[in-house]
Amino acid sequence: MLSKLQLHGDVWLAADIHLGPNSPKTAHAFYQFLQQAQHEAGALILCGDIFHAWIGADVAVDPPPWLAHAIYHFRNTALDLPIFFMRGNRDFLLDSRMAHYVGAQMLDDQVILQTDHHRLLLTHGDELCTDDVAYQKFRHRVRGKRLQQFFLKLPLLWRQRIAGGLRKKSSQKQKHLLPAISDVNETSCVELLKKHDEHILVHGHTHRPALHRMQDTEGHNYSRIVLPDWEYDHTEPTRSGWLALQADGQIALHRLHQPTVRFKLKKPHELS
Ligand code: LP5
Ligand code: MN
Repeated sequence: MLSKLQLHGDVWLAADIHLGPNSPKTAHAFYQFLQQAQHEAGALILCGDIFHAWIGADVAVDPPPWLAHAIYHFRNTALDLPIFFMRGNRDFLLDSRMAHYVGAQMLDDQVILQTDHHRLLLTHGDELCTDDVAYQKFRHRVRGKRLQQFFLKLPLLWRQRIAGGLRKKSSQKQKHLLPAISDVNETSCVELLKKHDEHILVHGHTHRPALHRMQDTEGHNYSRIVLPDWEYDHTEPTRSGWLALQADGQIALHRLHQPTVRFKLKKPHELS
């Protein structure tokens, strides 16, 4: 059984911000977004890869300037707005204590979100990239508690080097990856939804924002909403955005440089 999160009012969701030392423009744009959310949203959920690479909460004891800024902005926003963190493939080492430290609450890796009008399954989405066999093996290993405990006891410099090495390996791999295997596998998405008797999936990770319709072999309909990533420092055009699950039942996918896409999704009993 997945844990359930019940929220009221407008719920905003964002993912893949990748905050870190080399993304000051992205961070600036994201902190402006936090301010907007503080005034306009009822709750904010960050669905993983909030950080470029999270290597342990002790970094926050004497934080480098980029992290000090992030902590300041999260805490300030959390004074008026409930904030929820989900782990991604870059920050799977985030824990509840760290989330509390910045005024947020830590969520499980997969959650059923119930709002005034919607019920949906929320995940970062990397576990659904099942065609990427090498990644799934890697994921299984680094999600092991013993390896994580071992890693977290290493000196900070070693952890930074290991994370840097993994990031390098990952970015070199992207160039050789067929676009198909770095996307989620839709059969895996539908299976996950069916397993939990859900019809709407929201995820990030792939950086391919869109609304997809999916069908199972019996012709039942499902929806998949992909959250945008945030990038203002390294590539053009700049990218960002978020999903608003509005209390009036509308859903809005906001994206930088793109018209906002507004839609409604049928309730499960109205689907064929
Ligand atoms: O992140 P992104 O989008 O570039 O690519 C991902 C997959 N890559 C990753 C790796 C992360 O980017 C690095 C995260 C660093 C976090 C902090 C370090 C904490 C270490 C803790 C150890 C307990 O997630 C990439 C996918 C891509 O998404 C698309 O879905 O393809 O997958 C990979 O690049 C993984 C390679 O395929 C396999 C790498 C094997 C490396 C072997 C090392 C063995 C484990 C060592 C543990 C210390
Ligand atoms: Mn990711």
